Amino acid sequence: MKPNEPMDLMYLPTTGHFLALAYKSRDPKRVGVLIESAHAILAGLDPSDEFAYALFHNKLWGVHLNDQNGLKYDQDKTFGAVDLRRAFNQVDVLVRHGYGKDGSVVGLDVKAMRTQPAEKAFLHLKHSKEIFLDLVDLAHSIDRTAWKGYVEERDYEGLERFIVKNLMGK
Ligand SMILES: [Mn+2]
Repeated sequence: MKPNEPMDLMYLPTTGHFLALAYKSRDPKRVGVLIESAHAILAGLDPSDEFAYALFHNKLWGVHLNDQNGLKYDQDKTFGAVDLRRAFNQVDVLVRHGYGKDGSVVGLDVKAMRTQPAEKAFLHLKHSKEIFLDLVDLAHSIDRTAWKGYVEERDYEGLERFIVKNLMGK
C-alpha cells in the first residue's frame, strides 16, 4: 500500500484490500502481505492494527518499520522517532505473536532526513535498529499482569498512563 502519494491512485490501499485479492487468487497460500509502517499511517490506519489483522490471517510475510510525520510524502523516518507509542504498539503485536519464529524477517525502510557528513549518513539505520530492539526488550519486560489488571478493571486511562510510564522508563 502506498496511498496519498501525489503521483499515485491505489486500487488496493489497505491490508484488507490485499487480503481480499489474495483469497481470490488461484493459489491463495502463495500470497501474503508486506506492510510498511508509513504506508499504513498515510492510509490513516494504525500499522499495529494492520499487522494484527494480517497475522490473524497468517498472511504477514514481512514488515518494513519506519515512522511518518503527518500526511506528507513517504518520509521513511527513523523508527519510533515521531510516535514512540505507535512504534511500541507495532513491536508489541509482533512480540506477542512470536513473529520471526518461522523465519519472518523484520525490515527497516528508513532514509536519511537530509545531507549529512559521511560518518553520520547511516545513523538513521543504526538508530532505528536500536530503538526497535529497545522496544522488543520493553515488550518482553513490561508487567503483563498489571496490564491485564487495567483491562479487567476497564481502567483504560490507567492503562494509557501505565504504558506511557513504561515508555518513559519510569
Ligand atoms: Mn517508504
